[in-house]
Amino acid sequence: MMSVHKNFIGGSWVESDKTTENINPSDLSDVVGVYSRANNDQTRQAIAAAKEAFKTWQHTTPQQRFNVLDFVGSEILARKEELGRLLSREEGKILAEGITEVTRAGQVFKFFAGEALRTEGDIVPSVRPGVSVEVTREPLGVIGVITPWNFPIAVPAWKIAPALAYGNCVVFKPADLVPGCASVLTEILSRSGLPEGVFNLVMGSGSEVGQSILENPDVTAVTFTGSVETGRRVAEACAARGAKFQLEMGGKNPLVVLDDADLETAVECAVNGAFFSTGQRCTASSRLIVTRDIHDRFVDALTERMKGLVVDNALKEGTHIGPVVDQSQFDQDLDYLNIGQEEGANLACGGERLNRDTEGFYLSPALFTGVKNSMRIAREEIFGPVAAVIPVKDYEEALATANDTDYGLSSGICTTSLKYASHFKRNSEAGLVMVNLPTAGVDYHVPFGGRKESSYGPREQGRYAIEFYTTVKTAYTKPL
Ligand code: UN1
Repeated sequence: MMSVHKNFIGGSWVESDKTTENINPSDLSDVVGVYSRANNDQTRQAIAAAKEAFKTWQHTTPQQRFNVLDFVGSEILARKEELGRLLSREEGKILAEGITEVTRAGQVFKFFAGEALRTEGDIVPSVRPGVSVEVTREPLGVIGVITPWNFPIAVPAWKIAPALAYGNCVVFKPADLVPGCASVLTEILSRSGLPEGVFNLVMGSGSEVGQSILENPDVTAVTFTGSVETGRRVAEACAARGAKFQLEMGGKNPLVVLDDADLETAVECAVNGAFFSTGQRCTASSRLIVTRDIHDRFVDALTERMKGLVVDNALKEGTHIGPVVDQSQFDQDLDYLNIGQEEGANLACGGERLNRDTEGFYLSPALFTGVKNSMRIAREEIFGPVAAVIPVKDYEEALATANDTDYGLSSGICTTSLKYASHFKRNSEAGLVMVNLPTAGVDYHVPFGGRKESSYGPREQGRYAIEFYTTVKTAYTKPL
């Protein structure tokens, strides 16, 4: 019998009636652990504990909050190999990517430890005589943190760290598929010196735990990363009761390759952006928009490079691409491979189910060519190792095609022309723009977020995170 990992509510580890098995997508016979599933009642208790804790936590000194976050960051960094392995085992990204993600999470905690010390305000002369005006920032209260499975530690880190840094309390609901990283992160937080109730973990379903967070009037704000469909539900529930919310959702990110691009750079950007992390990133390059003269050379070099990519167990040395995360995501990828062919696109490479030593959801990276931007495979987020080459005439058509999408998270261009690079940076309708770099893979200290249906609300990360996690107070004083 495996021991059951519990939820963390009001400073205590709490069991539930129901449990879930965390299965390794690289090896379906490997159970990573057994995890308690919180219910409605427990979610309510977690929110009540957070509300109570906020009374004192909001008045702690920046030094106290620095100490907590710095402790957490240091421990994550010191354990990056072990936690990276756990991450790769439960999510399926390769070990090197798992360790990189854990490192990023540690750095995010360190960054926000420093930010706790740097919270500032303004003193402004009043327009009235004898009056002074202070503009300060205050925490919001209880923050509901709802996170996706594809970044099981980095996304929780970049929501939890700023929430705590600015004096909020947290109720954290991780994605169902990845309770392992959430559990370890909670265990570290539980030893960090946080008073009870400041941070709570409630693992469980979106329909029960998630919904209860959204509807509870004591949850002041919700930060969410996940699908557009769920994001809409978050928006509706929060708007209905006037709660603040922030959404990071899908992408259909373009990578433009111009005739004057460095071919090797373009191929590496495409391979990394489209297929690494099994294409399961909202920043993935799923549309490769390629101008006429470089088109054939680019497709040939890319397919050649793709044939050398090893798809296998995420923990095995030499693997470039791990498995798809689960059966339903795998089915979705296969559906889109059929849809693309039915729409008349040419499946130039990959898209086959692969058998490996261990049973898992292995899919060879797939490339469609001859894709029109109006096809479903160019408009809908697939969230798998599938990319579409869209041929265009010139830069102007490439830019128009890149912007012709409902999404606007990340975009990239490969070119050696300063003129086109500069024009693209200014005119791309995306929150992130990359020049000669993959659309995915971002720094931890600068803002992250998109436009259109990709995002809603203030940016995450870096100094911009303060906009969501605090509210501004303007205080007028007339000394008598
Ligand atoms: C990255 O590309 O480095 O869910 C980060 C996602 C994003 C994070 C991407 N929220 O894919």
